[in-house]
Amino acid sequence: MSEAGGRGCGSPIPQRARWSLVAATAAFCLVSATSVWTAGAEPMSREEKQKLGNQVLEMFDHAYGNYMEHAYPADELMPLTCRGRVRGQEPSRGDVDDALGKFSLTLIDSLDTLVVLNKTKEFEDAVRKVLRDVNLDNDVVVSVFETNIRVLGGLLGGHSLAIMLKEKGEYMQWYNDELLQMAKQLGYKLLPAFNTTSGLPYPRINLKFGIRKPEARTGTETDTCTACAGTLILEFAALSRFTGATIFEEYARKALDFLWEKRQRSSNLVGVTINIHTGDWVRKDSGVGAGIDSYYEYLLKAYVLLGDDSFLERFNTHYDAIMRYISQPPLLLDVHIHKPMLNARTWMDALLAFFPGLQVLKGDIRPAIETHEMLYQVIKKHNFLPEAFTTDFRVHWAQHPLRPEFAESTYFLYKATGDPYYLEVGKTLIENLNKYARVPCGFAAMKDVRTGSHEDRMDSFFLAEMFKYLYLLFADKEDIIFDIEDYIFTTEAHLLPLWLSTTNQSISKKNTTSEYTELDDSNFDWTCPNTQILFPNDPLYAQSIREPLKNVVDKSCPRGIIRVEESFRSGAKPPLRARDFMATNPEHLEILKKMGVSLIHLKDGRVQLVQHAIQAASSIDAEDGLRFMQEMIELSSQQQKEQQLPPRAVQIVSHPFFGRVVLTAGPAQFGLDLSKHKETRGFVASSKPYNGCSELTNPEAVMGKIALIQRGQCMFAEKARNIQNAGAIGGIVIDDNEGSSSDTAPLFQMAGDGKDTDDIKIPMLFLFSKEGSIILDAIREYEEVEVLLSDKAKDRDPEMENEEQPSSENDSQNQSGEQISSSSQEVDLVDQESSEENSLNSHPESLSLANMDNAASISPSEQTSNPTENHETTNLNGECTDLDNQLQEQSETEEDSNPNVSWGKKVQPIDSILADWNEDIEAFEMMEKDEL
Ligand code: DMJ
Repeated sequence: MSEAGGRGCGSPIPQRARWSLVAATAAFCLVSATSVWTAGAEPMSREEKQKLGNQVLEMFDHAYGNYMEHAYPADELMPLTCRGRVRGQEPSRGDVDDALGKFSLTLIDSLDTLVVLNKTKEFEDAVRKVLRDVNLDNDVVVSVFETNIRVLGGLLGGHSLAIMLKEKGEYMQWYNDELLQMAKQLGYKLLPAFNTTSGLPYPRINLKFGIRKPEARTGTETDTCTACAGTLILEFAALSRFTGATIFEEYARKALDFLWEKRQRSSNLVGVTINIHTGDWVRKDSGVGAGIDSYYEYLLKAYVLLGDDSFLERFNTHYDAIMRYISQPPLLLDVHIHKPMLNARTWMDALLAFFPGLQVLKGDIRPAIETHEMLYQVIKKHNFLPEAFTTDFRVHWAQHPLRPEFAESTYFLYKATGDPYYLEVGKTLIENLNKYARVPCGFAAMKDVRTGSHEDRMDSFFLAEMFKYLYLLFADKEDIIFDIEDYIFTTEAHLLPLWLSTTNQSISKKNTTSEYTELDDSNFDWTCPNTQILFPNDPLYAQSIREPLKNVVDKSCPRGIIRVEESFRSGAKPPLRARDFMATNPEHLEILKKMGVSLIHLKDGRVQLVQHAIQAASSIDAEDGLRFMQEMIELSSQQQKEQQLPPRAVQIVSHPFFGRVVLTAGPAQFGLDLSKHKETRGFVASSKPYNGCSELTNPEAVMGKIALIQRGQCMFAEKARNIQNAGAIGGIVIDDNEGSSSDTAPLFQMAGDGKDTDDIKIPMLFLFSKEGSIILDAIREYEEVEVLLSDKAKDRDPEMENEEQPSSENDSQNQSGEQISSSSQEVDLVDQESSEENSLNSHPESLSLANMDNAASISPSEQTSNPTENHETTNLNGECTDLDNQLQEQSETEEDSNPNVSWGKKVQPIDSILADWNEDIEAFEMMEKDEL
């Protein structure tokens, strides 16, 4: 492709204005291939595409209609209880509530979706409502990042399409930039957040009082995430360019400049969190998912929207580093910023699913196809992308809040390749949403993709993004009332017009980005990739890349740690991996000693590890010791997770639920094991006495039914025996703590009473009060309520609708007098001894099912290997290759592994390594604790 306008991705028509050139960047990368496709997956007929498009419209109506009817003006809909989520009126969910500013979030986030979906009349009504009802001056502390991408972005997207419609002459004739005025008001409210020496914004701000004032209740934070500080430029620059007020773009640029300056200079990577005052990296792990994702996205898109080469230069530098260290096709795995050959995790988070879409915009199609295919297989396995999953594709965090990132990448890949395969992918997404997430009052997030249970939550991004991308996937040009190629998508899928690149352009130049003289960019490709070249006369190109990955998930073998091993192929002996370690192997014990790790056998058979850095044979050994200890934490946390009983599901199957509402339930360590037996189905009846602590006085009412019992006053097992004696076929214990919910508290297993519980034959499940009251409310309203107790929700198909008329010794005593099973981890790996040690600790806790804490533990067995980790890696054919053998062969030819040999690495002084370690250990511990 010829270059025009200097280095930028160019239009071949040099006389076109700069904005046209940048517009061409996006458009070219995204649309060229659609017309060249001639073969591959079966093409989808126009009728079927239209049918699917209509289905998306109907689904949107269901989500939006229920929000407007039952939740508006609240920020979000709670689709299980069918009411609005008002902050302060519901139990706090922590950080996730920081998106809620009492500003009708879902309505604002949905504005431009209405226009994309051709609902112009509804858009006009929605804009009137925003102008009439929304107050941006609430005394509430909100996330600067979320408010920017969802509310400022929503207002600007709404404004962009309002002026487009007005110009067309039919709708919005009354519109006089009111949304823009609101956006400007909000922009000024966010500005005090930037009052730091670094220019990085505080993560939170009080909409009414700003920062730091006593009444603001914020401004004491020291850290923010990289994406939080680096995802402002599109909205802020658009606001500046629409209004002429330069300050917004200047502030956003300054924050980006600071992040760029702070990148780790040898790896060119950035960490996940940064101190906003000192600029020190707080978490030094680096990936393309949670905490960093949209920083990269905004660098590339800022170039597209603003035409400033420096953004592309930065993006390319980071991209090069990502592809060098993080990309391990088809995986994307976090690494340490200053030890980028070391993986920081053995799992991936769902947010990284946006990355293939960004790679399309960049023009790097092959890895985009590979990663997308891997993600699709994970989805096929679990119906949705779990919030996090391991390198061998097991669930790590089981929630799925209806995130749109995978749909986004699917859309962009379809635009780039024209391959109808991606339409089929979209069809599966639609089917799964309807089958598993649709509830009578909207769409509910998945609490646990394994059980199919729901959470009372429908995030605004579901309307802002999911429906937009799905609709656009199936739409032809004529199905949309404007040209989508004239706009760029923000990270929340809000639309900003590309003509902004030439509007008020000079304002950005006076206070802009530093000069770039330091980079050697001779290797950068300054031209846009041409899909005609990417798919050279081969319409089967995308398919040929996917084919070898067909079974990558099913035939998976653990990957991700191999990078370190690969780095040693050059001649050095590979270090000992935690998963290979055997406490009975003298060679391993010798290696441990060299690494400064001592091993203590506890009386009860468990093993304790302590690392004394100064006892390591060399700095390199000490470094290996650190990595070994980190791996051991992660491995033991994984083992612990695997030992837990997974949660169960209570599905309401009678009218009008028909199986659509699935509640997440805690299992019992006694009674019928639902994972081994068929589910139990029956009508529910409350037991008398309700606590079930004595012989029931209403056996006729519970006979053949599932008894509801309140938690408290006696053991869970005693309740089970009493209802079983009364003839109940199952039991549901409902928490007596009013307001408790699985949204805010970790689930637990109901333990026995310390005696033999073999006599209990019926299944018993536990529900928190909020989930329990959904059943109690249903009884009040419909009298007859039938439920299904199972380990995984049954598909809600029409058939179900037709079935309307049916068919341990560490246990601790809770306040209610029952036993909650607690994990037996008094001491797991090591004790905290001194600051010179890397010590891995765990804390006793009740056995939590939904808890994401990293409670490190190690099995008492001598062999620590994870049974699923079999020392193999997966090649691109989905076959397993024995890496150990390769390494073995290689090490046989190696020279003697003298402990003092530095293996070609620079030897660091011990103090600096110690300092490094402490930071790494802290970062590692924090990493597991942080939620997305
Ligand atoms: C959205 O709010 C945005 O896409 C953001 O960048 C991160 N992800 C959520 C949805 O998952």
